[in-house]
Amino acid sequence: MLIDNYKIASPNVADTDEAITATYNYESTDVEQAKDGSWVVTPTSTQYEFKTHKQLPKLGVMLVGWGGNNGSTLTASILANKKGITWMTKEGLKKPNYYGSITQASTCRVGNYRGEEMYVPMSSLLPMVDPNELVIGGWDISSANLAEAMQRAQVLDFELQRQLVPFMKDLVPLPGVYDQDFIAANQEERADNVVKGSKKEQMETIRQQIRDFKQSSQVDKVIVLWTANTERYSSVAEGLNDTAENFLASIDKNEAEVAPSSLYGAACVLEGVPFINGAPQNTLVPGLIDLAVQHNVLIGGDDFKSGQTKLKSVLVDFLVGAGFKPTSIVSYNHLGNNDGMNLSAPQTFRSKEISKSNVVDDVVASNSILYGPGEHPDHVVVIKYVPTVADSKRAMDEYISEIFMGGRNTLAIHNTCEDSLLAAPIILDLVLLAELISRIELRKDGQEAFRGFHPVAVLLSYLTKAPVVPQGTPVINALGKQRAMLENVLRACIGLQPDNSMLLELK
Ligand code: NAI
Ligand code: DG6
Repeated sequence: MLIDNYKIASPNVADTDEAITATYNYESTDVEQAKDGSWVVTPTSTQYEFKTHKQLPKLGVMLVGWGGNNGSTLTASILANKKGITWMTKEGLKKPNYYGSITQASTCRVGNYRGEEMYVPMSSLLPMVDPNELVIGGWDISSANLAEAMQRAQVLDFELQRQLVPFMKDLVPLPGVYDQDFIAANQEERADNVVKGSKKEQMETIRQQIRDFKQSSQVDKVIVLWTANTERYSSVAEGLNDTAENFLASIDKNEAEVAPSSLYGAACVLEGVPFINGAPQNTLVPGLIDLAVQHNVLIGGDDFKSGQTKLKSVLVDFLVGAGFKPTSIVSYNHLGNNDGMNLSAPQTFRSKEISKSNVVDDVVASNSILYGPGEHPDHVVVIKYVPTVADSKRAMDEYISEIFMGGRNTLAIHNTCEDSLLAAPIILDLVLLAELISRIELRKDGQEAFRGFHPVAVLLSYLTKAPVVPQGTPVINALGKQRAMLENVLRACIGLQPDNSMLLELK
């Protein structure tokens, strides 16, 4: 049963008008190696205090690639939800919703009431910005207004589009930073709305655009998210972008290897604005991460984890967790939207191939009963551009696993889905959670001052294919673990332990 009217009754939690403060015992384990080579695993308990500021900002979101399929679909969908626009289809009347968003459409178990499991909306665990209240803006290298962009995308039903046009025709993207060396040549025709100047001048223009947006829309906070074309990888080299200083110097020198996406990232960090990369390329080069750490500005990425990869990070976790040994994973997909066209170039495809290929690494590494040192399943990723299917991506996966006594288990999966209808709610979650994370402070037992989370936002991992993590932090791809991390941290902030599924009270 779903409850949305509840309060936490705990001596460890203080809930005032300003903040929720929770004292929380973090139960974990230390693993150490003894002199004789054996291992010692010791349960530990560390006290933390979490403080979540309750004041919700008027939140602005600036999308890089606003006029793309994802950007226009998200904007249209928020407007449809906000204005309660319904539309007729051959299947009947449709109503707007936020399905596919974990914050808006998923629940968390809080306990058991007389044998019945009780859940609350994830969005009610801590105060979160209402998606209908977001102010959206952004950039696109294509000058199409958002109504034209929505029509070009061919994602939403015609009847809905028709009603949304009046609300979207005056939304016009800011000119964006275009460098044809970083995206497919087939995008050139689209680029009629571009910022001129050297890299340094372009970065300064982006900074000014952010300030202007903040002022004109009267928002308290801005979050910037890259949902523009996938770029090729940029080179990472000592002296080029390995430290914040070298990275900024490279921008000053108009260094060709500074990608547009990294320029947006740098502009955001220097403006103190959180920046999230929703595409697979290495936008967050070491020097940009270093800059974000120095300025203590949230950054997150990479690459929205939507359909095929989300399923893969569940399925392989299940197979390996069940003691099966996946030996071959082959993932084909074809799509016909502009993203697919851009990915038809080898260098941009390569970025996507990398982020799609690494998602089983942690699961494989978790089980050396099944996999020997250096052993890995064959893993092949194929993407083809097929205009006819437009945004309705086809994904076909074959998983072959070795099972009991030399047997074989083959799973074949076919998934058809509008790509942008999966990605848009993920963008929403990234933005809402990034905003929430920036309102949470914590301190360990005995420490004097509260501090924020590390600026590299690991808590957003559930939503990305290739989570960027601070140095020394393990990369977790398994979807269940990623969700548990996020949910359990939110629970800790209101003094609740992780949901341990033990149900001892009923045993
Ligand atoms: P799209 O091609 O429809 O939209 C991208 C937009 O970015 C275009 O309107 C383009 O004009 C604009 N653009 C390109 N370079 C720009 C720049 N430097 N500055 C400003 N605007 C720029 O693509 P779509 O389908 O919206 O996807 C966006 C990104 O999200 C792609 O990189 C894609 O790989 C990534 N992604 C999409 C997923 C999905 O399920 N739809 C999932 C995972 C990642
Ligand atoms: C082709 O794979 C296009 C891509 O942009 C994907 O649609 C996107 O990365 C989503 O991939 P996945 O694996 O999360 O469904």
